[in-house]
Amino acid sequence: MKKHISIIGVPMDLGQSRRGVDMGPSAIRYAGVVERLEKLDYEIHDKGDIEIGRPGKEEEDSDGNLKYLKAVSKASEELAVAVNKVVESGSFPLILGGDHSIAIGTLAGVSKHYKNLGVIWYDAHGDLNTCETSPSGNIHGMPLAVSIGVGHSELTNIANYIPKVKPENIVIIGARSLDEGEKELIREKGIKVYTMHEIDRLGMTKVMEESVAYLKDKTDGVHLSLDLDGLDPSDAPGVGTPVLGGISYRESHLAMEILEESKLITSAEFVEVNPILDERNKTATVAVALMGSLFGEKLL
Ligand code: 5AB
Ligand code: MN
Ligand code: MN
Ligand code: MN
Repeated sequence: MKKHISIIGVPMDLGQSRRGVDMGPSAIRYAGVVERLEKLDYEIHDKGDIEIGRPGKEEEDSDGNLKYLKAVSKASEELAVAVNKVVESGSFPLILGGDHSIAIGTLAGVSKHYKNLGVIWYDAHGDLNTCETSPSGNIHGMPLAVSIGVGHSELTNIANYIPKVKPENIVIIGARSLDEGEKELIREKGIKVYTMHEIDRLGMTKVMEESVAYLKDKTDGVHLSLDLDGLDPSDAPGVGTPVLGGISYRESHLAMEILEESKLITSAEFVEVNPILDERNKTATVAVALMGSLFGEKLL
């Protein structure tokens, strides 16, 4: 029987300050995501985009150090409902961003279907800030904290349950830019992190094999949240917060292939693709190529 993938686009750019990432879902569709995955013998259901409200002014929709709190929480609730429906239908949810604040809604929709959801957070950043620790007030720097139940209650309580994920079920891969408050939270909660140092030192094969072994027995599903800025900016230039010294295109393919072999991944999102900052849609093209590997594409 053919397996099913349901695509949901989230044209969200209010979680950060660089306009254009709301066009990420269009750029990824333009790069051929549907055609690419159909070749792999999946039945693809493109569910279209979630509607994002357009508040007039940031100042009118922020709460202290949380920019566009209402618009982000409203979109998160809607995304959670849509993702929940996809999981209930037995289809694999594949979410296209949009900035990384959308992970709040994705995880809210996915996690209630699992007793112990694992999360692989592929990112240059930890996304573990709160309104107290965030240097920017941008919610795309907070979704992982929100998902473990740390942060503003309007965000942690999306879909009416807290937390979505246990800290010991998380693996962060590719970190190279962490704020002080994020480092403290990582230590306090004992979150597993493979920084670029470990990737350089151990190699991607070992990092992924260890990550799979770490999650395999204690989780009953694993969500992949892939921020394109986890990759090096030379391979993925179309992102709002690039950080030098990232994961290569090849290493990222290898990572996706090892995840595919593990059969652990039960939902995924690809975020932070900003076609305005991109070079000829390169970053969306990279995202689609990585999805190919994640879903089993082979050369021979
Ligand atoms: B992304 C920073 N830590 O909180 C902050 O791209 C950057 O979703 C956050 O990983 C980057 O503003 C968020 C400085
Ligand atoms: Mn179907
Ligand atoms: Mn990032
Ligand atoms: Mn991120």
